[in-house]
Amino acid sequence: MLNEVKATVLIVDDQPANIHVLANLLSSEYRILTATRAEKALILAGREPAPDLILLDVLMPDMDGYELCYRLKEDARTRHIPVIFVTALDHDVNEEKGFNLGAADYISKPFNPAIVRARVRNHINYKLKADQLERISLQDSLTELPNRRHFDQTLAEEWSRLSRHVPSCLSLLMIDVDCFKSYNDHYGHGAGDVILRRVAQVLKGSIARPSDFVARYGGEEFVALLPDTDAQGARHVGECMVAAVRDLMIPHEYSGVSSCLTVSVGVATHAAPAPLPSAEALKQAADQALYRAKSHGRDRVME
Ligand code: GH3
Ligand code: MG
Ligand code: MG
Ligand code: MG
Repeated sequence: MLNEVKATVLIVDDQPANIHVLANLLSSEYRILTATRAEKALILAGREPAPDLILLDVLMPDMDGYELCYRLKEDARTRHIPVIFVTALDHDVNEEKGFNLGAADYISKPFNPAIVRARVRNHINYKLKADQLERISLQDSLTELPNRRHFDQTLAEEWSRLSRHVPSCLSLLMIDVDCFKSYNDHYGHGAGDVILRRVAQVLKGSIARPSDFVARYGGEEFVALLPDTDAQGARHVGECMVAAVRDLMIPHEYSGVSSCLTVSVGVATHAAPAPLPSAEALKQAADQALYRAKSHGRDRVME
């Protein structure tokens, strides 16, 4: 196991006695959830924290295990959860069908308890490893904020959500540390890294809603995505960010000038259904606003 929190196994079978056997086998190592109906299993699988593995019976009334597996693999929220069929249907055709539906494994009854436990452990370890890799691939290692890849994914999701929920709006903030090259030149790259971490924390602390999203875009540039936020609200968040960084009072001497570290922010808002060709256009608009903030003297927000 990769961490101390117990992994969760969801056992789905229309026969409570079958659930009982598997639960007894696994409950010392895992947190167990159970469902005797496919509909309930779908609800449990879609809920956070999601199960790390699903043990799935095939023959069930209403919706059988194959149909349930299909539905789980179709849904982006549940498709990453490995499914192991546990069934009395032992014919190759049934097994092949299970694998073709995306199952991770197929166990025929009667089973050997020790082998079931070992297979479950292996699949859970693969799953936790995959989760860890996904987390790493979406996180910036210096600041621990979401990285640009994560931001691009989130922007694409929010953009497609916009077209489904009209009228609605989406704001994007581009945040750039002012004269940061001089900071590195004067204090050293290591000190610059420490500052980027502090700025990242302050920017994250400046957003209020759970749906707001701050990421490191690259270098000394950050980005914030604010769903359902109009231009006025976005400007307010930008002003809070500028003030919060200024309030850190980080000394920043350059070209013989004694000053404090500041950031500039460019804001762009898209209010659907007004036409805007793409999320890329929203990014460009925020970038142009940032450029204006820089040319008007930095340490400010511009739209
Ligand atoms: P401006 O106010 O116009 O944005 O000026 P600037 O100096 O901040 O802009 P410029 O793009 O010329 O320089 C950005 C600097 O950010 C250059 C680079 O050394 C620094 N930087 C980028 N990534 C990192 C990093 O990971 N760590 C550190 N310490 N510095 C970084
Ligand atoms: Mg059954
Ligand atoms: Mg820059
Ligand atoms: Mg800069």
